[in-house]
Amino acid sequence: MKNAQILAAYELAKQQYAEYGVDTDLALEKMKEVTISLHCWQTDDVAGCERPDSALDGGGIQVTGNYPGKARNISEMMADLEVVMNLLPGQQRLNLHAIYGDFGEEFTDRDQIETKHFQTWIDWAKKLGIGLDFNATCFSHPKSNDGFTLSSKDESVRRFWIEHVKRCRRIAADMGRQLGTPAVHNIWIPDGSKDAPIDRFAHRKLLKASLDEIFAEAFPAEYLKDAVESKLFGIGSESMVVGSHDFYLCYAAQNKKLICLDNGHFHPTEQVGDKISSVLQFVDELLLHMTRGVRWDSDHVLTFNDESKLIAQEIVRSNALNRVKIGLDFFDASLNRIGAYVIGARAAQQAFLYALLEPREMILKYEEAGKNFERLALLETANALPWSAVYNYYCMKNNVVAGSDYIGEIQEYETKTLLLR
Ligand code: RNT
Ligand code: ZN
Repeated sequence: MKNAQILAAYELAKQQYAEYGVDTDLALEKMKEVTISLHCWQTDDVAGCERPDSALDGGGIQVTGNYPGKARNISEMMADLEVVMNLLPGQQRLNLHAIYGDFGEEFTDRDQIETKHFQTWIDWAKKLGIGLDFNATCFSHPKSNDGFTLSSKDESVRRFWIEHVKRCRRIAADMGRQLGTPAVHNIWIPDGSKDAPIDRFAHRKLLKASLDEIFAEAFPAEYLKDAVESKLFGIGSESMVVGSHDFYLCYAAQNKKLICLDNGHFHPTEQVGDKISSVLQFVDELLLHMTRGVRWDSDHVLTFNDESKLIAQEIVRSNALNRVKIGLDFFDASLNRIGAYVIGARAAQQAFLYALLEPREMILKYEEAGKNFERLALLETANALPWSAVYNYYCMKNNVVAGSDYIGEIQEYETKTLLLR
């Protein structure tokens, strides 16, 4: 797209929005608060760097597809992520999983990892001026094969995972300290069962005890923020997931943790957007895993759809941008992986920009006056206001390509780099 064209469209959009009492420049200023944490695991299909042939194995999640060009090591991941970030306006962070350490030739088991294994990433993040987030990896491991980790009745298994997660929090706090921005450490575990269990209570009690032990070590809030992520079901945990929404919502509220809402982890007709104003009455902060569920499956590439829009709208309407950490969570190996990132991250940004451009004052007046037809009419009108002209201008101001111009850039990277792998 040509700059002159972007500018002309923006000027018109600005006038149109002004008629509805919306200041587009102000909305763009607010976009500075929208930092997307890019999940590192779309680069390599959640394989990790523990062994040369590491691959996602178990845990109720699955990657399908064999599109060429996946990253095979940390330097390829870094190269790919830099391409992604160069195609995105605004600031990003990187969200690492514990299996992505720089482990060298020797195998390091999960209960042995230390900050030194992540120093390569920390130095890289420092160089780029970005923050890091972190996740314990409680799947793809022989000790998670029977489907239980932090809630295992096998005490040696449970101790192994407690040690792993404790170490992960220390590493995350070191990341936060070294980079001057708190790292969010998120705990998601695959624990659950395929068929109906009779002792749900014991597993949930064990999970609570494990978490209490893990969180007993305190870190300054400027270094570390703790989040817990629930799930409805996974592959092989269809009948019961130990860390359900009820479980973690209570845990987070009682223990002042962030609750992570992954919108692929709820019943298909449940709206995560609707939950935000409830949850924010009881917890200080939220972590989002923005994703796209399709039928029974989650983790498709995020798009600018009703679900992502409602999530962003409800955060903006609650005036809670500063209380929400935005992460992405999808893994698709059936298309260009860099393309997947750029589409998903742009969709998240667009959802927030769209929400910031909502003619809220006008709609609220109608709502408070009981004028429901007028409210719906304005919401419908707002759907079609030229938000994309504002997004393109946001790209231009940040010196990144606008419109669909990223397609060509990614195709070029594919030809010159990805297909040579
Ligand atoms: C799995 C959870 C979890 C993972 C990542 C890899 O259902 O959504 O967040 O996707 O940790
Ligand atoms: Zn998730």
